[in-house]
Amino acid sequence: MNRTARQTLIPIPILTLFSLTLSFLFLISAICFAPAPAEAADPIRLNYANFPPAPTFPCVQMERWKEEVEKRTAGKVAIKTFPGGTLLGAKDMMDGVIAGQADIGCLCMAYQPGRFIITNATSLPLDIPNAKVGSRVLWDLYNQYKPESFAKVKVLTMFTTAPANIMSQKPVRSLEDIRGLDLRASGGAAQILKAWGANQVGMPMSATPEALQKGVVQGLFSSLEVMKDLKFAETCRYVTMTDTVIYPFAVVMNMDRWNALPDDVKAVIEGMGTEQSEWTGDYMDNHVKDSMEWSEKTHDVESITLTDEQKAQWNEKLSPIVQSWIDENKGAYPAEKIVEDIRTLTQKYE
Ligand code: 3IO
Repeated sequence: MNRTARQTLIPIPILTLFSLTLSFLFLISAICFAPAPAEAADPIRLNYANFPPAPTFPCVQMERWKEEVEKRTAGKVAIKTFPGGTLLGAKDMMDGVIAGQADIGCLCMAYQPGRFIITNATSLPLDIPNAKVGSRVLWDLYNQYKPESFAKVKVLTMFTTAPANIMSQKPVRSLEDIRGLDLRASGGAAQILKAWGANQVGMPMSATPEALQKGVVQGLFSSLEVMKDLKFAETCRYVTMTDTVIYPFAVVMNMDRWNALPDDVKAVIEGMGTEQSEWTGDYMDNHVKDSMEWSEKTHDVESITLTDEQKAQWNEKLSPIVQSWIDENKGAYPAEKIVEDIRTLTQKYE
């Protein structure tokens, strides 16, 4: 046999093994040394806690904010929302965010009236006409005073409800009707119910559906979009139009999580503060109208308006509230100036 021919004749199985090993090594190195994929594949993940059920306005604005932030950061940030108190409850929101149990949280300041003195002054009876104006007044007031009570968090936005009205199972047509009636409210709105002689019961909105169902209260004092969103129209067939005070809200972020964000993401979020405040005010005002039309049509809800004479009588009961708030707080805060600033801002945006 020819010597050269014998040498070139390498058995087939050895060749196969050799090429398999080569391709295996190639594959391994491709996996190990491949460049890291673009950051979109590994976004910054943020948890956003909210206390009331998903259909309510604080959660609607939360979903809108999430979508906009994700879009404007081109997927660099992924936000997971937790409506219905599944991550933090109404009264745990501020401390939970400070402690990092949630990265972001939405809170109603009225649930801790003594904690947020300056911003809660927006729920004194100062005639804020709607949520759009209220939201702008509150957000400006916050930025003007930068209250100490928010020093441990990054404030992302603030907004308010529309003015509160009475939703009740029995008609309230006069001050006699409201006397001793068990009605639910919190914060500044609670002071007003007391002044009108109601038996005011304090609890967050998230506890109210059960309280109504169990008969703990016979109604509530808040903005009217909940007639539809929380189906209060099913049991509260009467609405007394008082258009009194708003409830103030804040969206806050854990300070360490905020500081760790890249600058471009911070810029997107900060650029949305005023816009989100206005968007939410607008949404609220429109949704109140929608909710009342729905309530009248589907549950035959009666809307009770007070005569001018009655209005004067009801307002008379509220007249000491602002001055006693000033007297109570002027030692620790520029109370008179705060009230004046709220009035001026309200006029500016009206
Ligand atoms: C509110 C709170 C959670 C969900 C819907 C809401 N509509 C008005 C409020 C204001 C408020 O916090 C309250 O307790 O009445």
